[in-house]
Amino acid sequence: MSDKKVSVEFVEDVALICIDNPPVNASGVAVRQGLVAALSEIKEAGRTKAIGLYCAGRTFVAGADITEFGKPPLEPLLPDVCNNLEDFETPIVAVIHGTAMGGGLETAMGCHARVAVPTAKVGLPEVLLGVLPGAGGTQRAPRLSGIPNALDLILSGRHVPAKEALEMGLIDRIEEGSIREVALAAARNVILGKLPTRRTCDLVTPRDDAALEAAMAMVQKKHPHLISPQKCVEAVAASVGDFKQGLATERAAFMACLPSAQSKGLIHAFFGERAVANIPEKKAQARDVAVVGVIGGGTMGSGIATSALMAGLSVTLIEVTQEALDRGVATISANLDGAVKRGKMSDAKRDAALGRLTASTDMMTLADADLVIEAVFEKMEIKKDIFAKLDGICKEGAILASNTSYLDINEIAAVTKRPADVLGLHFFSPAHIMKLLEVVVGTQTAPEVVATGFALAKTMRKVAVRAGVCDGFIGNRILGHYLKAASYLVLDGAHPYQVDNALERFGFAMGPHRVGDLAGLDIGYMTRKRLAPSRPTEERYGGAIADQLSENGWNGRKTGKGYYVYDGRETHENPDLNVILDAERTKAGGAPRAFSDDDIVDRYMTAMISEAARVVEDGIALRPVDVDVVFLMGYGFPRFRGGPLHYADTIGAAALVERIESYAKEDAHYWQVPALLQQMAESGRTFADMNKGR
Ligand code: 3H9
Repeated sequence: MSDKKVSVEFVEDVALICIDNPPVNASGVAVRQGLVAALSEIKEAGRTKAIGLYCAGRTFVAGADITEFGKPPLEPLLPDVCNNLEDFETPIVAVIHGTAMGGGLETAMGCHARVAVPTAKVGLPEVLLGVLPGAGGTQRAPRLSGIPNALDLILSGRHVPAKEALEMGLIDRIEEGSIREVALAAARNVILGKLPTRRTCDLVTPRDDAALEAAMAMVQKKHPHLISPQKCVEAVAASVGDFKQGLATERAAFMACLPSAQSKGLIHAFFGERAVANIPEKKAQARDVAVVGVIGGGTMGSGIATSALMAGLSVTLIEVTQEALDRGVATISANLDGAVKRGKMSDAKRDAALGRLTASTDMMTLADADLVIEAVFEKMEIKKDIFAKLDGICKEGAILASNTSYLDINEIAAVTKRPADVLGLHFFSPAHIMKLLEVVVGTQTAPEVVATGFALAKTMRKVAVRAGVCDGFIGNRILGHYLKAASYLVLDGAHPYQVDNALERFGFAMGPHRVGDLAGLDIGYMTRKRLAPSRPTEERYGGAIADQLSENGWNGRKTGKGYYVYDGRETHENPDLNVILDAERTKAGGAPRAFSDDDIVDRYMTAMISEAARVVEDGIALRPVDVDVVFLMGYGFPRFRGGPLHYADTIGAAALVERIESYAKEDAHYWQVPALLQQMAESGRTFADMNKGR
């Protein structure tokens, strides 16, 4: 078998170029060299009247090879390859299946016509990696489809189905058949004059200043932190006019974005979401799951049930009373209606999903479930009681999962005779929307049970991260720690709104006080009460202000008042907050002082990184990247910063240790240097080093 990534086949007066670079035909240097060589070979052969360019395997070219980013560029560069295709004297038709993304669609747009199979999708998702289409995409897409369509494609990065791509003018035709046959037929049609060809660069982009201005205003408002969306708009604007100059503008913009920390953060996030699937249990055989039992019809249980139904699974929902069960079913139904409204599913699919839902107050109904997820109140005794019952009811081989956010899975598993079949499946609220699933592995959980948790996440289109057992697992353990840093900042003089604003400027979607109001301040209040008996005497208590809000009945959004006041969709300052701040600060006895926004961000992030380092050190997370993905997918961490430990590497372990030591002068109990960070500061090892090869 040849190890060539690009091959040429001559069929009478047609030449077929086939790219074969699994898994996704990314256009790495071997593909680019192969394409140039293929054109030379065809030219030399001399008898070709039309060329079909297609790909082997599951997809057309999915883009430039992202693993080459940040390394010295290897010639030929992709923009030159696309220009070579466009300038080639024999007409070339690109034949698309799978997903033609980024450099893939750019390669196709460099050809003289485009045909796609009905299931194909195209897109220019470079902005999601902090760059922009850099192989002519910002110049050719507007020429083919107009400025508004090109802006939509380039700024959203969305996957456009073939039918819509045809309407947009990005492709010329949709044909069914096996990909090689479609390519051969398309090339023959070119020769017969039945499929017109032209060079995209010869087309003119129709002017649309209004669309450009609106797009620029939108990106400045929606993505104030990001560089690449603005560069995308500037490059598309340059497509009105000379093609070569436009390409030069695009190249300059691409080269400005590529080395940015933002692009590195976004690329880390892209690979991270895939890397977390690399678990010790990945070779274990997952068990079949068709029927999922969900115990508890509250917000969490209904969300989990909705997610399972949307994934095509059958669900048995259990509640204690008929009234609670009816409420759960109504919530699921409303969730599914919401999915229809958002275009996520059709009416018919919603009806079919509801048809797969069984609701019962009798736990015996779970006898045939393949996997049961308990999502009831966070009380160990209640959970133990449920698991003991499930153990008696569920069939052999059924998996018993708890959706607990922090409780000990081993203790829960111990009440059953099947601890190997027990694990934690920690969903995030709203469970039918949030993409993260922490798969919590107990000491006795069997490898195939872990593999089933990961397989279930995939079915539900979620990203699973493997976590060990400790209070709060990966996410909530770290959250619990850094929220204390936020509360100390406020107690010591920073205003909650200043803290929120500083962190929102850093890139968080919402600051911690806004998040608290949204989640309900009673949750934190109850957690603090639960943990009070085990709180070390040396620990400073930071919860007094939040306690006071809850004790006033101000539990955030749901009560109309918390740190902020809520009036319909509007949010205002709470005029009574300052009185509480003054009173609690006086009680705490310190002298309030000013903090700069940078100081706020530094302390908050250093606290987060410290506990994240301990989570890695304790083996609760397999690698630093697992922590990053949990925070990116579940805690609103700014994606362009790559996650807390990717961000930590940009500061450096030595600088972090220095910071902690200086904060420790005020509070030596809270600010302790994690052993791992200390070792890293001494050895120069980074969190990125710890991700490698694991
Ligand atoms: C670009 O094109 C820049 C140009 O404009 C300008 C250049 C000058 N490179 O996602 P999957 C790997 S920027 C390298 O699980 P799926 C991926 O890591 C690029 N590797 O499959 C995984 O590896 P592993 C613009 C890549 O079927 C394996 O392939 N393009 C690339 O669920 C399978 O991937 C994009 O941003 C790549 N470009 O989804 C598209 N793509 O098995 C990025 C994937 O070791 N790709 N890999 O974990 C995707 O969105 C999805 O992979 C795709 C397939 C939808 C294509």
